[in-house]
Amino acid sequence: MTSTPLSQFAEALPTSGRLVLCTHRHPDPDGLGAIVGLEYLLQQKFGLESRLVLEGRIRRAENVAMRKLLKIQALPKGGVDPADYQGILVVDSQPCFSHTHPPGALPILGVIDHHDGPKTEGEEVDVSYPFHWVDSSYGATSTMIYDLLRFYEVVPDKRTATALFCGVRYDTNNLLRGATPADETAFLELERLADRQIIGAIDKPPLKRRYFQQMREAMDCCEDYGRLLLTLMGEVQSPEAVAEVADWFLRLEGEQWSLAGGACDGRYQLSLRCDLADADAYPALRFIIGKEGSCGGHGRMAGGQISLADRQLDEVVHLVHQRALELFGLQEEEPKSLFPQESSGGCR
Ligand SMILES: [Mn+2]
Repeated sequence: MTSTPLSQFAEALPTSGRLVLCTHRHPDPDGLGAIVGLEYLLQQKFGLESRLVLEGRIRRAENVAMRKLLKIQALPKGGVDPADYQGILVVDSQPCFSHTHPPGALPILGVIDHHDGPKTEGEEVDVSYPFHWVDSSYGATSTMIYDLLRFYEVVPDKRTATALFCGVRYDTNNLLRGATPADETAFLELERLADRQIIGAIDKPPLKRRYFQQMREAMDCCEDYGRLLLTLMGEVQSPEAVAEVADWFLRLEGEQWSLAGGACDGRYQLSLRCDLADADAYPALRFIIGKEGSCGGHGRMAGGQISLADRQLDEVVHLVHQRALELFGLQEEEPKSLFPQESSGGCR
């Protein structure tokens, strides 16, 4: 499954001192799970303390609940004094991705990720990290961390198992999306060790009123092209809302692609999902975003962004709209609204 020997992980670590663990901006359950799992491994097997640095606010209700219930404490990004740490480990992302900014002035000792990215396209990237394990056959980075724990014969405690389980569960949609036998083993074993009360509470957290407002805007905005649901919104409340809309609309009966977009924090965020077997979302989103932005993904899901620093929002939405229709050969098609009584969707 992987050509990276897991024994290299130990060789990449310092013999003493502290490490910084980080993931992509606006961490999701897989990023959080992988960080918690790695923190536990470092402590139990190597006697190394680590601190987490999380970038970008966590706003999706499930992710907020996961962080709160598992008491995941993090340093603010500016709170890292390089003198106090030996290096950085990056999980569920790669330093070459535009949504990932490890704190500078410290060496990157390891990268553990399951996303395709520039490296797989043969582009020029620095891959000289002491431990570099990128394998897009995995459904979740939390599964990779589970395999690392197993390799070093560390059994996760209840909190760690719960965090890793959430990572595997959400990234593979309960083993239904891009899951491999490794993900299945991790899912079943971690579920046995995890705290089911906490898992239940993370799964159905209370939702704010503004969540429903956002979903209403998305429904009004959605253009139904049959095999493509195109929901290109204006300003949204959080980047996670874009992924949530893409996921939720994919549940519409029938098989389709779901592309959602929304502006937040100076970027136009995009999430692409598909429920057709064997669909490959990354090259599709790569085409749609083009040279204007960056993206990553695996299997039937991909995410990316285009900076709004030097482009107008309207211009970006138009560009994405045109390229999505071109990719799916839908330029001549008239979209329908999600609501049968209304003639067409769209909010542009
Ligand atoms: Mn992931």
